[in-house]
Amino acid sequence: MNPRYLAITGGVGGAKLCVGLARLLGPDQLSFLVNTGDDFEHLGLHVSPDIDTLTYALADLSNPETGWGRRDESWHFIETLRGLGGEGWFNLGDRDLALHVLRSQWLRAGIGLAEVTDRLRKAHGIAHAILPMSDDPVRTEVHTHAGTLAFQHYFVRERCAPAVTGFSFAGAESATLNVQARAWLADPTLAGVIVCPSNPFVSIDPILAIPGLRAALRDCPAPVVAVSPIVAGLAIKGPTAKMMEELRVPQTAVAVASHYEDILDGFVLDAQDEALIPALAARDLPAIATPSVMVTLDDKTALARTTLAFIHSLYAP
Ligand code: FO1
Repeated sequence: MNPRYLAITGGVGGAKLCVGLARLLGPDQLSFLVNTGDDFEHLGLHVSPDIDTLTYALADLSNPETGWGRRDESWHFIETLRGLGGEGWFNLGDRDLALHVLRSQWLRAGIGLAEVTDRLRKAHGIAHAILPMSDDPVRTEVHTHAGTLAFQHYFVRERCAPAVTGFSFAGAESATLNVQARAWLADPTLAGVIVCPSNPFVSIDPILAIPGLRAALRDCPAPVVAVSPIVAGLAIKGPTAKMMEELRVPQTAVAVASHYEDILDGFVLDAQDEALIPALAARDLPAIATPSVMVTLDDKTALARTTLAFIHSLYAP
C-alpha cells in the first residue's frame, strides 16, 4: 500500500500548497482536511468559503487575482441584489452562486456536509477527497475591541480592520471530527501530515479545536510538518501578521512554530528565514528553509516536493 498523507488546510495560501501536493500524490495517497469555521448562512444560502477555495484551486477554476471564487466570473446577481437593497458586501459571482445553491439544497434535504462536499468535488472532476473538518457546525468568532464579529463580517464586511483580541470557535467542543480523516490518522500507512501555510488563528486553529484531533496528531507515528505562512515577518496573503501584532505575538515564523508546537515534528521556513533554523533546533524542532512563495504551479509543486522529502527525512518507521 502506498504511503498516505493528510493535508490540513484553510484559505487561499493553504489551497496553493494542496494543488502542489495533488500533482505529486494520487487520491489513494492524499486527502485534504478543510476548515469550516468560516462557513456562514448568507442570503438563505450555506456558504463554505474554505471548501470552495480548495475546490476551485484543485479544479483549476480559481480567480488568480483573489484566490477565492472563480475566474471568468460575472456579477449580475450580486449587482441586482444590491440595486434592490439586499446585502451586497459578500461578492457572490453568478457561476459561484450555483455551487452555493446546490450545497444549500442538499444540506436542507438533510445530507451531511461531508457527503455534500464529496458530491461537489466529484462534480468538479476532482479525484482527491476533500474532507470538511466536521459535519457539525463550528463558527469562528473574532473578538475585537469593538466586540465579537462573525468571521465573514470581520474578514469581508469590515475588511479585517478591527484590532483582534482573540478568537473562539462556537460549537467546536461538541463537533465530531470527519470520519474519513479520523480513519486516515489511525491508518498504519499514514506517512505524514502537512499543516498548510494557512492562517494559524482562523484557518488551522478551528480544525485543531475539534476534540481529539490534537491528541491524534500528537500520537500519530507519522511526522506532522507545518509550512510557515509568515515569510520574513510578513504574511503572504491575508491578516496573519496583523493579527499577530494585535495579539502581541512576534510576527515571525518561530512564533508560528511555537503556536503549533505540541503537534509538530518539523517546520518548513521560507528561504529568507533560514537564519531561524538554529532557534527552532534549540526547541527540538527540526526545520528546513526553502522558497515558499507560491505564484506558479511549479512553485506549488516544488514546495510540495520539498515538504514531502523533509517528512521522509523525519520518518523512521
Ligand atoms: N473574500 C473577500 O475578501 N471578499 C469577498 O467578497 C469574498 C467573497 C467570497 C465568496 C465566496 C467564497 O467562497 C469566498 C469569498 N471570499 C471573499 C473569501 C473568503 O471570505 C475567505 O477566503 C475565507 O473565508 C478566509 O480564507
